[in-house]
Amino acid sequence: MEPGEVNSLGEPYDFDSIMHYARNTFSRGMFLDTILPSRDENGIRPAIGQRTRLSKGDISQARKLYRCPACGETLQESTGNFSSPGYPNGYPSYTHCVWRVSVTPGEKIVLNFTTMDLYKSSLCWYDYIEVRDGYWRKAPLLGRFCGDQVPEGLVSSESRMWIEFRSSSNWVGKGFTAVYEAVCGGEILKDQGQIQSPNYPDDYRPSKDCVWRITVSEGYNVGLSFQAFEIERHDSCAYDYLEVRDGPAESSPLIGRFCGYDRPEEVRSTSHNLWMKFVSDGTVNKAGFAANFFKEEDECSKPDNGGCEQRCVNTLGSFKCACDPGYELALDKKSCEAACGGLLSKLNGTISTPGWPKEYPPNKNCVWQVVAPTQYRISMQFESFELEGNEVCKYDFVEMRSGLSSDSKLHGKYCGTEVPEVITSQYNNMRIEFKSDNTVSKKGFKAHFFSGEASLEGPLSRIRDCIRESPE
Ligand SMILES: [Ca+2]
Ligand SMILES: [Ca+2]
Ligand SMILES: [Ca+2]
Repeated sequence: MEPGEVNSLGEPYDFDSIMHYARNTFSRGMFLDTILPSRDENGIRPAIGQRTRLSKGDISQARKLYRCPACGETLQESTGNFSSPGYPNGYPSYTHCVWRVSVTPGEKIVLNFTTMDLYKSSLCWYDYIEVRDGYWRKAPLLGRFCGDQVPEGLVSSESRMWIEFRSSSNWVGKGFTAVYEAVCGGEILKDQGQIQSPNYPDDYRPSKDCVWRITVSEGYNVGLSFQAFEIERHDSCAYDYLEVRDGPAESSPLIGRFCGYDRPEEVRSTSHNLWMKFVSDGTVNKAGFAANFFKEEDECSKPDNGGCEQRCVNTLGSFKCACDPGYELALDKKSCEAACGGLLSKLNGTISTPGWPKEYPPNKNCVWQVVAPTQYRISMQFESFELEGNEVCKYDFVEMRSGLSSDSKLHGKYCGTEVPEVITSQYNNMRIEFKSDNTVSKKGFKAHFFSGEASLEGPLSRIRDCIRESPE
C-alpha cells in the first residue's frame, strides 16, 4: 500500500490496532499468511491483528477524531487526585485539559485543591480552572479559579463533576493539584426529592455510613415512602440497616430501624425535619433502598375539608375526596353524585338516571343488570324520558339488551324525548346501559321493571296494574 492511501490522522501507521486484519485473514489455512507488514525492524516484523484491547494508536486516533482534550481523564474511584500537566515544573501555554469525576450514584463529590499557582488575570480571563456541577461543559458552574489562592472545598449536588483547565498565557506557574472524595448523605433543603442508598439499584458498598437530614418548608411534616427496600437481613438489624428519626438529629425520637426485604410502611414526621442514617458493615451487600420524601400536610383538617363535598381522606403528600355509600365521585374529584347502575335481582323496581329528577351529569356510564328467576321474563316501562339528541343518538343514549353482556341482543338504542315502548326480555335477564357525553344534559329517565312468568300477557298486565296503583 502507498502511504497516500492510508489516513492515520497524522499518527504513525498502527499495526497494533484492534481494527487491523490479522496476518492470516481470508487465508485457506491457519498458518498461511495473507498480509505481512513490510516494515522490518532488525529482522522482526511488527505483530498485527490483535483482538484483546484498544491499541495506543486506537486511543490517540479516537481522541483526535473526536477532538478530545489532550490531557485530563475520567476518574471513577471513590477517592483520587489529579494535577495540571507538568506539575510542579510549570504547565505549557495553550493547554486544554478536562477531568471528569464520576462516583457511585447517590454519593456526592467533595473536591479540594491542595495547591494553586496559575497566571492571575481579571475574571481569570487567561489561565483558569472551571469546576462544574455535572457531567458536561454546560453544567452549572461551581467556581472559576486562577492566581495562587487555594479555593475552598467544592461539593457536587450529584455524583458527577466536570473540571476544565485552560492556559492561554506564556507565564509559567507551577499549576495545581486537587484531591476528591465521594461522600454520601447530607443536608437536604427541598420540599420533595428522592433518597437512595449509594450505588442503588446496584449493591451498596461495605462499610458505608450515610446520614441525611431532610428539611421541608416550615409548617409542613415530612412524608417518606419507599419504592424499593433490600438490606441485609438480621433479626435486630445488627449488620446493615436504615434508621429513621422524627426530627433533625441523631437524638430525635426513633421512628424505626429497618433491614430485610419488606418495604417499611410510609413514614410521617411530626415536624418539618426527618433524620435518616444508612449503615453497612464489612460483608454481604444488597441493592439497598429508594425512597421519595415530600412535604406533607393534613389537607382534611382545614376548614374547607380539603374542598371535598362529603368525605376527605388524607394521604401522604396529598389527599383525596370520597363519597358516602350510594354516591360516587364526580368528574371534579371533589363533589359527589348519586351512584348509578347495579345488579338488580328483585322481581320489580325502579331505575332512573343519576340525579333524577334533576339533569343527569355529563360523562356518565351506568349499567343496570336485571336478573329474574329462570322461567321469568322482564319488562321495562319508561315513565318519563328526556335525553339529549334525536334519532341518531350519538351523544347521550340508553341501550336495552336481552342478556347481561354488552354484546347480547339489542332491543333498541334510545334518545330524545319520545318515550320508548315497553320492552320485554327474551330470557330472564336484561341489560340497560345509559351513557352521557361531556356536554348538554337533560332530565333523563325513570323506568319501572316487572318480572313475570314467561307469557307475554303476564308481565304486561301486571305493569298496567302497577302503574294504575302508582301514586305518581
Ligand atoms: Ca452487610
Ligand atoms: Ca396530605
Ligand atoms: Ca349530553
